[in-house]
Amino acid sequence: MARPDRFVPTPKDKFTFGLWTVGNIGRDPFGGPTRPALSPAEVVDLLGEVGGVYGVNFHDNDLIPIDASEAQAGRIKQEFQAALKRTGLKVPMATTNLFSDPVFKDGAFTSNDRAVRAYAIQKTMKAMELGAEFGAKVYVFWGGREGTDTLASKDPVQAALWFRQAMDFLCEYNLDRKFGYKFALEAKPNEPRGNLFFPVSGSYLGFIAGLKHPEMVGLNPEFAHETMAGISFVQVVGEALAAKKLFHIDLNDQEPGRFDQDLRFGSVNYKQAFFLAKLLIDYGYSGPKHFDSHAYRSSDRADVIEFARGSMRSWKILEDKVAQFNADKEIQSLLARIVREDAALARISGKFTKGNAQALLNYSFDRQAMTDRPLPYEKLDQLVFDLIMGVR
Ligand code: GCO
Ligand code: MN
Ligand code: MN
Repeated sequence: MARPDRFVPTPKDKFTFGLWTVGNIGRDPFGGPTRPALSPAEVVDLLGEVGGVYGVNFHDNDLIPIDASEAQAGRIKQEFQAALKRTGLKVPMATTNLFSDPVFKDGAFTSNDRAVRAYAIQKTMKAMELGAEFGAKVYVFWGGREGTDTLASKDPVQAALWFRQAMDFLCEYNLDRKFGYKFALEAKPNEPRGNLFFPVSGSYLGFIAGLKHPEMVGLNPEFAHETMAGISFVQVVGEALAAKKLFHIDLNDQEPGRFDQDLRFGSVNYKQAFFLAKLLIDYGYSGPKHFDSHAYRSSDRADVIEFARGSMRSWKILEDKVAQFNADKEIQSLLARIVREDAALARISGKFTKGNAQALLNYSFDRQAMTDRPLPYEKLDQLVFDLIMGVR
């Protein structure tokens, strides 16, 4: 009997896609669509065909076009709901499109125009209602147009304060309407604007601390965005976990120094992808794993399905590799030798008391002995390479 393929996903894996991801029509700044547009219900059916997907996420206007009438909106929602029922897909996350409409040409919450800022808040309030209708519990904020093309145009201090005002308003609204959302802020260094505010996840970690409801707000870090900024995504996610702020995650891939590519997860940076999987597994991340990516422009519908299946398959394979890493005696004994503890030093340097401070001041360190301790990282790193490449 053939063994079941252990890399086939199930909804328990909590893999999600956005309507805009598998629904991407292959348009770029240099050329028009290469794939036909799908209705929201058709995207859900496509994900049903992919198999093993947990959920589908949307921007307000992925579901309901910005100019739709009440009647149109009602019909779309009904069709979408029916598709969710047929496929068993959930809607764990929702978000607002605050970047496509020309009104947001100079930003939304950070537009120089009070009317645009107020409209952005209103649009988000309505979109929160829409997400809640479909059961979403995470609400993502990606400030697509929040930024500048010329530094002459905007006061960055003022912009940060405007952004904070909008967040505080929407946190209160969330409480008032009892939506129960957790907000997840998504940073990006540039694109579509030359400079985006809050360019990296760390900017948001600092920002959150100054909010009226910091407990409600966390991060939605994206693999490609931190990679565009030349930062290790694994370290960013580690810091989010340490701060208990990993509320959601956008998985994809990216070559540094390029435009925003939104490549299939695992297609470029195998090592970052491996250590990311290890981090999320080791620390028991249980939220959705959202693929914010799209198939190559050259792909047709059948290849879009392969793209979606491949995204999940790569994660499942990496899970397997992580289990192998964690069970590998040689790797684990190396790690055990590398990480050193010292009970006496842990006591006097772990927590400040006047006594501990004095004991630490009095302690005499052997710098040479500390320097001489071996750190066989070359050996460790090669073992990781062998393991990922499947020869171990
Ligand atoms: C991008 C962003 C978006 C957001 C999405 C949800 O670079 O275009 O990653 O895809 O994730 O708007 O907030
Ligand atoms: Mn992105
Ligand atoms: Mn994203």
